[in-house]
Amino acid sequence: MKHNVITHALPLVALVGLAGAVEFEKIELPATQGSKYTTVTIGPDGLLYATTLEGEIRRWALEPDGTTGEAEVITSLQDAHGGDRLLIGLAFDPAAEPDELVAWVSHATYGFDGMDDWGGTITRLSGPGLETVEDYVINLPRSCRNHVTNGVAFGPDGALYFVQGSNSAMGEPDSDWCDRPERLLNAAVLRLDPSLIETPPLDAQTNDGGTYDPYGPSAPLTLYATGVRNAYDLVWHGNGNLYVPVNGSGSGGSTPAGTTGAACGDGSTYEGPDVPGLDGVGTQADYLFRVAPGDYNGHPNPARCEFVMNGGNPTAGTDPAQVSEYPVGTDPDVNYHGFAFDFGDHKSPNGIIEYQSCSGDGALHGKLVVVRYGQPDDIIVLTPGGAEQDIVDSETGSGGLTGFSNPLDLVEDPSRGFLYISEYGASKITLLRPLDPPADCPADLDCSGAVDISDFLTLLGRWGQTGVRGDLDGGGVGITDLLTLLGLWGACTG
Ligand SMILES: [Ca+2]
Ligand SMILES: [Ca+2]
Ligand SMILES: [Ca+2]
Ligand SMILES: [Ca+2]
Repeated sequence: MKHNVITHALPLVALVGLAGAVEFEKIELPATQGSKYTTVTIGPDGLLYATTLEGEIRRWALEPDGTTGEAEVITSLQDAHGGDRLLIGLAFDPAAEPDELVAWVSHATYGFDGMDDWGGTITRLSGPGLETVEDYVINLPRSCRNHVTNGVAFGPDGALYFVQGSNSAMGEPDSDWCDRPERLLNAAVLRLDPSLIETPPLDAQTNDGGTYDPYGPSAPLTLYATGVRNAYDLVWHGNGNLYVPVNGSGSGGSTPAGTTGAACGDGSTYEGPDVPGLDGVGTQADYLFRVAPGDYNGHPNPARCEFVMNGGNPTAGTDPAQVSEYPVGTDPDVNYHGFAFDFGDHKSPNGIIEYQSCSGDGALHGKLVVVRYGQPDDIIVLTPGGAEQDIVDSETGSGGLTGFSNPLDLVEDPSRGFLYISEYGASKITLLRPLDPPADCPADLDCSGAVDISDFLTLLGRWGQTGVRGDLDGGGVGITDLLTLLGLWGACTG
């Protein structure tokens, strides 16, 4: 792997302050340089973990100032699979402890051109060095290019959620994507209950000789929500919602025609209306979805009898997420619930987190922080709010949140408000340190200035989670954290 030439003797301080925003200083991390990192996260042991494009896992102990020592390199996934793997997602199990690590990763056959279908895998890694490798789901669909099994995240119900990319640009097979059809599990948020897999691995192949049925009773792997074209990452917010930023299609794709009476993958029959197929369709925007179970989020999949892209074109006026090529009168799919935020075209929003710490007097607390791999090469801050918890405000250009090289993922060290950004284009991880760090009141989880009932409820809402604020003593949120919080009741006031 090529090493970039990087000037040391930093920090680089780049400040373009906005009123009410948190200002960050950029710190180079030399021990991370020279690799393309796909996920960054913090383990239950407080270490910084990152996956590499080829299937390694690296981890670093963190100094109090957020910088790292040398990396420890973990190759167990490559070793078990006999070579490079396109490793994308990593999430620690809610049951993981500092001395009992359990992590779940998503990965696929390594390559970006002409790849075979059914190359996606979900694997459980355990042991002090994540050396025990157990594949839990195999033969997930895989596009011939870079749409694969992407980010993973545990939900409040303890299940593992992950995003599975599409096989095509816009739902109908097209030559740019090797004329491969959408499979039953493509372009979706999938939900895995590992406890229902009696003998791993589960073979999730649904076609081409595979027989997996995600609709079956007690199916371990199910379709949580559909129409999610190519999401890189997903986050469960403390407000209970799942937010998913999606990469929309470039121009030139084809959408499928829908005919009343068509057979659907769940055994039902499509009841209409008829939908015209389109060719040579224009660029589609990148949207943030607030995903609820059963939602359809706009990427067609004939295998599921989902035919209308995005908002269709119901009226002669400008409709939300309208596809102008459809004839007026083309209603959106009955399960299409619209988007929470429109990023615009070619922004490529990827890694997403909920910022939890109280840096800058809580100015970023509870906001969604999303890296934009596309032309802005920056970080956008989104504020959920209103009755639906859709996005009510967005900010860009804030101090230190600009000037990256294809940023792909990020994580917060929630105890200190530090951000770690994977700069894919520069093959490194960059530390962003808030100039106004959080007050030393770790149990004030909602940044109100006092430890009180809302912090108690916040902690209960994060029960079992690792890498979140509220895990006051490491090892996941549990009874000892609750007792610590109660012992600090009323602290920090003023
Ligand atoms: Ca219209
Ligand atoms: Ca991530
Ligand atoms: Ca509080
Ligand atoms: Ca704990």
